[in-house]
Amino acid sequence: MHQLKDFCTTPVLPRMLIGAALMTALAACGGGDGQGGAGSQSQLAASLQTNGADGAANQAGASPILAASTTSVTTWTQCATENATCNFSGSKQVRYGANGIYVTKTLTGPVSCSNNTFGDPVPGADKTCDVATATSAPAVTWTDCAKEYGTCSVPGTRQVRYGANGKFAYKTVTTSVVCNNGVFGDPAVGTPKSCSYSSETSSGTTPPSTPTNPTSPSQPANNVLPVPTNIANGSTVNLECGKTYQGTLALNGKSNVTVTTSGSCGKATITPGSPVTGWTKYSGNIYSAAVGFAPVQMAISGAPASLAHWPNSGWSSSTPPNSDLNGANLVYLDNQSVIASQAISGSSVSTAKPFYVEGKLWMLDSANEWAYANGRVYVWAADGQSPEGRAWASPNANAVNADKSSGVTLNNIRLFAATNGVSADTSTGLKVLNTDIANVEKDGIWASGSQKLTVDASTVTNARSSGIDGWYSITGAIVTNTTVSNTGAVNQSTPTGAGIFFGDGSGNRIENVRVLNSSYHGISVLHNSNTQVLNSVVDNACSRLTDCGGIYTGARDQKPLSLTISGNTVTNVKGTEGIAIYLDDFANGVTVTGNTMRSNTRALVVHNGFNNVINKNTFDSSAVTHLGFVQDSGNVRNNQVSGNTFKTTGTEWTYNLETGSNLKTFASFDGNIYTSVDPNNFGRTWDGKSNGVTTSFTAWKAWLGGDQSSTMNGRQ
Ligand SMILES: [Ca+2]
Repeated sequence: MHQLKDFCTTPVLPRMLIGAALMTALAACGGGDGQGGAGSQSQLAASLQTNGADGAANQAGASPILAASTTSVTTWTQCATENATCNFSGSKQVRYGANGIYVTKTLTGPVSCSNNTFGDPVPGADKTCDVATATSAPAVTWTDCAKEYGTCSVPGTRQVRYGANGKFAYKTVTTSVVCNNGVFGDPAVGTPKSCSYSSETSSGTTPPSTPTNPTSPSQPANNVLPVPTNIANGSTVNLECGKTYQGTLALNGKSNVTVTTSGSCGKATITPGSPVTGWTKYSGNIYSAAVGFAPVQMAISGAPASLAHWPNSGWSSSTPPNSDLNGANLVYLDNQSVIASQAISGSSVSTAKPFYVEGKLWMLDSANEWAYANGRVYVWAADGQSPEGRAWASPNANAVNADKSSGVTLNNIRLFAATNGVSADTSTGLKVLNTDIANVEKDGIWASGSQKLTVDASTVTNARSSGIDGWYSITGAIVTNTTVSNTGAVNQSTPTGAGIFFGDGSGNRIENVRVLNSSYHGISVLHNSNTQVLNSVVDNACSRLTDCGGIYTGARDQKPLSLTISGNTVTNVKGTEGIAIYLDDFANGVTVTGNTMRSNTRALVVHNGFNNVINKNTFDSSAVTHLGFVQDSGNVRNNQVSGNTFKTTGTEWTYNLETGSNLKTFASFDGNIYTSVDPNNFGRTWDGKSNGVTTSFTAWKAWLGGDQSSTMNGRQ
């Protein structure tokens, strides 16, 4: 256990990286982190800014974030065809376009309905102008509550905006908030700012809700439309509520495009998948239907089915019973950090590592499995009944391609049954707001190399790899009020991933999120400097890979992380080596404060780490150890453990210090509150020369020559 993880060879790293990005990523393993940690404070501040006055999303006079929080629905009335005059008086919103693609501007009538006025959002199409005539919900108003440096008090929970001249940063606030750059960042540099609160009670629900299992999109043919194409920069794509748009929405390389749902009958869905109909019985409970593409995933009634596999559960170490394996997929447990997979060529597989095989029709022999062969898809539904009217299959395609885009906003939509929900490689300023992403073969949001990603009030569920993935270098990301559930945990064990996987980067903030049921890490901020993980809930992480953390970080380059992990609750990390908060691989400069860790195998482990502060946390009912320090070669030093509460309800050790001759300088200990059913089984020290010494609380203090002001069961 506790071997150094090989960051460079983790198979998840190169799976989607190509060309220069891969070369750079591998170079980063040589010691340089490519982060430029200095200045990240300003990056964070900058990331709070809105699109700026010229951003398309601001044309309605509201910021994208504000728009996300309202339920206002604009009603559009056609006022002119292309090249005619749209007559109205005063200043109104007018949109110009066709087929759901519009440029929206606020203009004073009358207006020429033409490319000259609006640009051409849909080249080649006959376009119209629509004027905004009504909203079904009252407009949000803002009440001033404090000038800069003052304290803004709010009734209940509200959105508070901070800024000036149309540039605001937003926070969901309960009771009050201090109105300054330290809290909000600086959305309007050099300008006196103020705070105001929204007339609406906040959409930033606390905590975010747990999504229910997704349902299939509506299947009647008249509800399924092709995705809009040829989207112009600066345009707004208004999808009709309740409709399903089929294909991959191509926003790659685009700028300042907003995609949202019009109407109040439910979020529009984008999926590359299709309903599958015409099912006939094949054998037993297995039904079959023709399909015009090679599916990579199937859902029945919205729930993902498992690609047919052998054995039906767990890992195998013996030869499969059928040699029809060519083209099947071998999935194997490379080590307790990595599940890897590869295509099989030939008729045999290596049994050297625990494995299963998937993807051949002969493997379809139990409920909730599916397979594809010779142009037909085969399904044994969970209930054994026909899949007719509830089956959905998807090819290997993304729902939204926003690679290399800038200023794209996805607001109030649903992405279903895709390879990635959103692929946003090296994007800038992507906003994913009020959006639900379900059933993805890889990631909910792939944002590797991105800058200033915002995810708010959204959900990702049933991601086969990761929920939100900024694997190689993510900077300035803000993920708030969002729930990520069931990552890597759908049916059989699946490739290594995490709820939120920031593999490298700086200046990121993850706040008030819920990460539930992740097969590997809950939240990984490995090699993330100047990053914050705040007030979030991680439950049932590390369910399939045990060398793992509910919240995980490390610094193989040994550079200071300046990472804050504060106010989180991490529970039920149950794997044999499961760790609620894991400071791995030379983690240093990490502040772990105000967290609650309850019912985990281990609550907190520092592996080769130094200069970390661990204070005011609650360690409750761990199975093995509350707090462990593990050293391979003399690096553990100068950590501080103070003001924590340890509740020992079984045989767990409060501390486990291993190994070396410098155990007493691993950390300073003081001001802690211990309660235990057995103070004589307090902790363990192991210098590596004997089997280790289990100490009582009294013996611990004597050995350490410290921890003198701490109490055990109320007494010093
Ligand atoms: Ca099977």
